[in-house]
Amino acid sequence: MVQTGMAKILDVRARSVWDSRGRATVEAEVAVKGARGRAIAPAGASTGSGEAKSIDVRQAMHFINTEIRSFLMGKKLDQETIDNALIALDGTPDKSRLGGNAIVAVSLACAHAAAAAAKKPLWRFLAGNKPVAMPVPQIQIFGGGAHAQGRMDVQDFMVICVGAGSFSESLEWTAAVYRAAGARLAKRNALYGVADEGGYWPAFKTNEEALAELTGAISDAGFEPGADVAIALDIAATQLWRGGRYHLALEKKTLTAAQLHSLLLGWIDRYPIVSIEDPFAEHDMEAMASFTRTAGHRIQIVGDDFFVTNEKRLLDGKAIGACNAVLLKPNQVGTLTETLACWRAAQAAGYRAIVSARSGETEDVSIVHLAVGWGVGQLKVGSFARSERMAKWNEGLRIEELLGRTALPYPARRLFKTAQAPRW
Ligand code: 2PG
Ligand code: MG
Repeated sequence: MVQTGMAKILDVRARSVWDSRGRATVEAEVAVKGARGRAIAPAGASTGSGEAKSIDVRQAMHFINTEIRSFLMGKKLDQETIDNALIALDGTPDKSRLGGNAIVAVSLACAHAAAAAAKKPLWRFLAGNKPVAMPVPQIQIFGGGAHAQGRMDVQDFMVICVGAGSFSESLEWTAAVYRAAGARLAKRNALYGVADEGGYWPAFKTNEEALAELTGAISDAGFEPGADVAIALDIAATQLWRGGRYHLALEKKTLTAAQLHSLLLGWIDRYPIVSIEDPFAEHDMEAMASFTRTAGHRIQIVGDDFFVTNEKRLLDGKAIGACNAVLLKPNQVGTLTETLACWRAAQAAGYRAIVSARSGETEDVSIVHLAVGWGVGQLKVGSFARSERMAKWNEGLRIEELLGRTALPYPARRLFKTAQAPRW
C-alpha cells in the first residue's frame, strides 16, 4: 500500500448515522493537517461465525472518541502501523472489545484521510502509479435468504455481464435485465417488493424457478444467456445448515451435502451459471473441497462465510483445495491491512477475489475504491436499485470516466470465457 508517511493524526471522532435497514451504525472521521477522511461501518445479516464482532453503536462511538482517539492522536498516518496498533489495542481475536464496527470505520477513515492528504482519490492512492482495470460487477436481480425472511432459500440470484466490454456497459445491460425481470414478475403477479439489497423479492414455488425466470429475463432483455449475460449465485449455505443437513424450506427438502452437491451440479448443467458463492456451510470443509474438485474447472467457487476475509482460513482452504475465489469484505475481518493481506494471499494461491458490500449499507463508497485500487477484478454491491447500492455503481462510473483510456482492459471476457456452444 502506498503511504504518505508524513501526515500526523490531529483528531479522531465518531458519530452515529443510519444504514439502509434504518439501523444505527458508526461513522469515523480522522483529521490530518489540511485534510480529513471518513468512513461508515456496514453490517451483514448472513454472517460467518469467524467474523470480527460488531458491538453496540454507542459503545463503539465511545471507544473511538476515547481510547482509540487518545491512542492515535499525533501518530503518523501509516495504514499498516495504525491497523496493527488497533488490533493490539483491542487485544481480542475477534475485535469484540473495541468492536469490529469501530475498528473498520477508523481503519477506512485513515485510508481516506491519507489519500486526501496526498490529494488523490483513494483508488489512485492505493494503486500508486500502477495501471488499473475497472472491476466486473456481480449484480443481484432476485434476493432471498436472510435478506428476504427466508422466502427463497438461495440468498442472491445475480448476473455477471460476461460479454460486456466495459464497466458502464455492464451496468446498462444489467439495468435492462433488472427491468425485464421486474416486468415478468409483475405479469405473473409474483412480486412482493424488494429484498434488503434491492433485488426483487419474488413469490416463486422453488429455487430453480428463480433460475428459469432469471434466464428468461436475460433473453427478454435481448441478451444471449451465458454468452452475453450469465448467472452468479450466493447460496449462503451456512444459513441452511442445521444438524448436519441442508434445509430448503421453500421446497420442504432436507439434503445431505452429497445431495446438495448433485442439485447444484444439475443447476450448472441446465442454467448459465458461472459463479457460486458459499455452496456449502462454513464448517463443511470436505463438501466444499469435493465440490471444487468436481466443478471448480467450470465455474468460480467463492468463499464468503467460509473464509470471512481471513488470510489463515484462506490458506487452510487452499491446502485442501476448497474454492477458487474469495469474497473480500473489510468489516468481516476488521481492518484494511488484514483485507489486503487476504487479497495478497489469494493472489499467491491462484484464487480470484471479489470486493463485496454488506446487506446493511450506506452511501459510503470505499469498497469501490478498494476494488479498483487493489486491482481485485470483481465487485459485488447488491442489486440495481436503492441509493446505498447505486451510490457505489455511480462511483464506479466516475472512476471509469477518470481512467479513460489509461485503464487496463476490462476483464469480464478474460475472467468468464463463455462456452463456445451454450449448454443452455
Ligand atoms: C453476502 C452478503 C452480501 P450479508 O452474503 O455475500 O450479499 O450478505 O452482508 O448479509 O452477509
Ligand atoms: Mg455471501
